Amino acid sequence: MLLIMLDEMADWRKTHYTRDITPELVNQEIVLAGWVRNFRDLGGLKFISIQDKYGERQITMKKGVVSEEVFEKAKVGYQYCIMVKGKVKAFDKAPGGIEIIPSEIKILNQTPEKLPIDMTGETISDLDLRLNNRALDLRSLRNQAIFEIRGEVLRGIRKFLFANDFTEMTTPKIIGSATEGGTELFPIMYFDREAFLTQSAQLYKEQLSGVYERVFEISPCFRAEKSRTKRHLCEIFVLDIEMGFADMSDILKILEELIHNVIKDIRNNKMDALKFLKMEDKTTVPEIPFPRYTYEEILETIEKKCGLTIEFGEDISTEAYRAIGKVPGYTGYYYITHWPMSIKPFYIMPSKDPKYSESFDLQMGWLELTSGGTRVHNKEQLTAALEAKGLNSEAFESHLKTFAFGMPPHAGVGLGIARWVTFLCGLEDIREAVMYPRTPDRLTP
Ligand code: AMO
Repeated sequence: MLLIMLDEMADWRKTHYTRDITPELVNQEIVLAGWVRNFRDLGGLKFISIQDKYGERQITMKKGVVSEEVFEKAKVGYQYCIMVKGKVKAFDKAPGGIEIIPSEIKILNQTPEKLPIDMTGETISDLDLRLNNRALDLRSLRNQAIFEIRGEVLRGIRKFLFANDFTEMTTPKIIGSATEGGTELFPIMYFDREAFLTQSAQLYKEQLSGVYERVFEISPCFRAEKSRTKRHLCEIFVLDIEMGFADMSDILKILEELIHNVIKDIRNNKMDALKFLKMEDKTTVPEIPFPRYTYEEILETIEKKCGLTIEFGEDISTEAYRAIGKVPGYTGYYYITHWPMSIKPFYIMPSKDPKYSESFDLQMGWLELTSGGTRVHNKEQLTAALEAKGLNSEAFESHLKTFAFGMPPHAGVGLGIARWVTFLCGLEDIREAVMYPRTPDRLTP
């Protein structure tokens, strides 16, 4: 790397983001700050494409038009951190119909001659290599689009839920005992005792449905599963919803309305990002209500249309989901309700015929997006259900106690944010939908 004298930012400040440079600003002096996405040197003419968090603009330097000093200074490398002072000029051949003619350039920081990953957008480097250099990788225009959509998903969810009387809760992530009753827990030391990272906000959201009636949280949960697939992570970000005085039918309704409204917001506010990802014709607002099929109906369809047999009481395999995800009627959003009670957690309410349960999954084609259902709200029934699942009810004492204080009938759902973003952005791998993913093999960066 050729070492150069770096400039001080001093009293220069960005006056605009790249996206705010509109034709109304023609002839005005502006200051942009960001990184060099690309550059070209054609002898008497040099171009730099400067990018910031919202996009990019072309800086044009023609010998004789800009000062000799600026022309010389425009020797940059990929992702150099720069600031540019200059005038806005309309030019149809420039991207966005605008270019900047610089009067001064500051180089604030350099990069090595060869970057570990392609940052021009011409090729997409290997995902692991990108994740190893994630802060750099996240700057790419493609990642900007993915995380603009993710941001809109989170904003849209909050907007919808606040408008529907939900209270945002914050529940502990360090817990004393399992919440899902499974074994996929990360143990930690809590001073001189063992504690765990939470698997889900399940128990707390149930308790709080007996306080605030309608609650939600968007927060991390930790799953110690050694699943090396394109849809599993060890640290997940989950939208948890719980409603008091409600059952599964109310959740099915509010959830489909939420999905419908959030996708509307994405299309209204983030169409550029959808277009960048070539998803504008695929991520469309789904019609509601979503189709509802029972677990048994799904098994029948899988058998009839896909030739695969699943016995009652078995989970539906990925192979079967992939096969049914191609059958018309099952390619978009649809619910699978009334799963066998034997494969559902203790807190789920059995149906009138206790072979079944008041539970559901929301599918997007082959991918499971949520699970939820009506909960048991009677303390004795819940204690018996815990024990029937082989769990020690004493470990759940502080949770069970709250059920003696007038717990209302309640129901809820958990939605994996990264799975949804993977689908909305048309990504191949869930790790692309998370800034710093955690998997069995990845703990850094
Ligand atoms: P569940 O365990 O099904 O349900 O989790 C809810 C949703 O979270 C997502 N998810 C995952 N995403 C990526 N990697 C993983 N390892 C992973 N595990 C789960 C999925 C899933 O549908 N307490 C219940 C919810 C409820 O009943 O309200 C629960 O946690 O999208």
